[in-house]
Amino acid sequence: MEKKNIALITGVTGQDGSYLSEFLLDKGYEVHGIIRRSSVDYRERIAHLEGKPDFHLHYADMGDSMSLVKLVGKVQPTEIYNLAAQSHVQVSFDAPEFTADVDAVGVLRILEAVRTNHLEHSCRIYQASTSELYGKVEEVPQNEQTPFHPYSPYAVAKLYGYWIVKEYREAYDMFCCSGILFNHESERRGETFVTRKITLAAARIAQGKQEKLYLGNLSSLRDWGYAKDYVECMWLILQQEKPEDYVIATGVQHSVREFAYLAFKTAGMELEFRGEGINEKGVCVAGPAHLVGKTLVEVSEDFYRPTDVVNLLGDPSKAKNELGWNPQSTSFEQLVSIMVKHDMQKVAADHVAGVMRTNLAEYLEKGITK
Ligand code: NAP
Ligand code: G4F
Repeated sequence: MEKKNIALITGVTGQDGSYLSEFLLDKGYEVHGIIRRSSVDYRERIAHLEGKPDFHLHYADMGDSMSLVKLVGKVQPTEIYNLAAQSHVQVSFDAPEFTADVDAVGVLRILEAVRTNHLEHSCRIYQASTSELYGKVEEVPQNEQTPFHPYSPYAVAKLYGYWIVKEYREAYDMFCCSGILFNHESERRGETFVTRKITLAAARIAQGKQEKLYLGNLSSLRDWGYAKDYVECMWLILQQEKPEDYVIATGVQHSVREFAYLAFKTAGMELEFRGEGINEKGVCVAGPAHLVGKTLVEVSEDFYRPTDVVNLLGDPSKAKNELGWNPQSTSFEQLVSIMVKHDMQKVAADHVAGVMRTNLAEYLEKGITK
């Protein structure tokens, strides 16, 4: 009988972890995910997977070597996808030590857990690396040969992760690889990353639930792809004959301003950007009458970073040629549309749920005071 593929995913509750779990379950894998103890027990992104026979969750933490060693020994994975991270760049300036512990030393802990359990020649490891390594970019577009210049505590921590994976590959002949992924977004993206912050705000403003959106650097350029397309690459990287690192990107670049323009347009409001720098504003020039003429987007220094990465554009040629992956299967326009449509429905549903809660509260209160 053919041996079952067993995947262990760190960061299973995150955006990528949830899509990767679905992808691997569809492929017939037994999927194990690491969760952390939290005061809230509801895991929104993977709630629909919990209870499936091949989907298992375990408590562990990237900061706790012992928990990782024990879990790797128990699960005996054939593939590990190390997606767990403090993944917010701005937060890494506020919590640099925690970021280094999880995003840098955490990678070492996973590699050592595999060696400690003598799985170094049977278990393949994917490391979630990032385009943030290019940071203060030294060339555009960026490929696998572009020099790194990390530009935040997050990127410095991830650079350690990248190098320690390469070191273990060379020193111990392990099949461990980094996917250097450029920004990828979705309707499951965390709400404080710029794309989701914009699509949620556009939906709320369109439905009268928010007045204005405050953003930081509108001119920052990103290569944005769809997360669902990117998890396939993580898997493809581990199915190759030789362990190698790959850039995963669309090869298309847009500014934060362009993302905001298209998101608001999709939600029914046309913006015109006027002014510069901190004084730039997005004014509604077409759309619902009560919004026309109003400033819907403003710049706030609160969202500026001490050092900001402003020109990311990936060259996905290697992934396209060697993995056979299509970098453009979801266009920028489709991505924005998917996210805005989802958030328009979410805001409307939250409103209905809110009204129902209010009505129920009123009913109960009347019942009690009667
Ligand atoms: P995400 O949504 O922020 O998810 C991060 C995951 O890491 C969550 O499941 C989180 O658990 C978990 N985690 C954080 N600290 C942990 C700890 N100490 N122990 C165990 N788990 C911990 O991130 P994502 O967007 O899915 O990204 C996945 C990975 O790819 C990350 O490593 C990120 O740095 C990297 N990456 C992302 C992008 C992108 O554009 N999305 C691009 C390049 C690289 P909780 O739910 O408990 O917080
Ligand atoms: O959406 P962001 O916070 O993503 P960022 O910093 O590019 O990081 C994401 O992608 C990386 C891959 O390159 C991952 F490694 C990382 O884990 C994460 O998933 O910010 C994008 C850009 C930045 O230049 C930021 O300065 O948007 C700019 N921005 C402008 N206003 C803003 C805002 N970013 C956020 N989060 N919030 C704003 O209001």
